[in-house]
Amino acid sequence: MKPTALFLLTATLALAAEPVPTIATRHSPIGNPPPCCVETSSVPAIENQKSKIENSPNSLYQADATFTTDTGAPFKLGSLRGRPVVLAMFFASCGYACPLTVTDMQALREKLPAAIRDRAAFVLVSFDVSRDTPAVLAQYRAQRSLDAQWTLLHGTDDSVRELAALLGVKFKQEADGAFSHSNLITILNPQGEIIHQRLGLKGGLDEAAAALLKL
Ligand SMILES: [Cu+2]
Repeated sequence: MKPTALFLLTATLALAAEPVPTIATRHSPIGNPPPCCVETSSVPAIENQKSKIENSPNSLYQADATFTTDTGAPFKLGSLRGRPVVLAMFFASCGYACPLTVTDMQALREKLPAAIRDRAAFVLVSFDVSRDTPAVLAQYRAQRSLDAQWTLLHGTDDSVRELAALLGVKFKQEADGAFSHSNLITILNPQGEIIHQRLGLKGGLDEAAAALLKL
């Protein structure tokens, strides 16, 4: 992605980050055009709409960074295209917040009807790029009993910072090596657009499930 495009995408997503209504609510790229614009709709506009759905300018999948899975395989976020995605950034040695986020992602999964649950992807991306090696992430997978529906990703400093900016996640490593960080569970539609975010550590799972049910 060109730096300008990335900046615009980052800025758009950052604007939508708090208090986190959905991007779709703000400028519905997929829904019906607002009444003001119906009369000016034309075939080129419809074509344009179609290409937006296939290659949305708000899609996280425009970011081209390569991550590494806990088995050591290269992984691009774009390979999640076509599936509903539940994604959070975390670090494996977190003693408080991240374990609760993972527990809530597991609880969210249980709330979903099988038809959605079975095609959804659950993704954890570590911002602890030095300590959370693929091997450490593999250990974390085992500790938390995360099955094949979960993808655990290690990234470079750049790829992690880019993703965090796109999601509106803030993180900072403290002197003791732990991170202070935002607590966000993000729901992506099959095009990779943010359609919902659960901010904080309590509640909001029904709303997140409802957002997934619309996909
Ligand atoms: Cu944490």
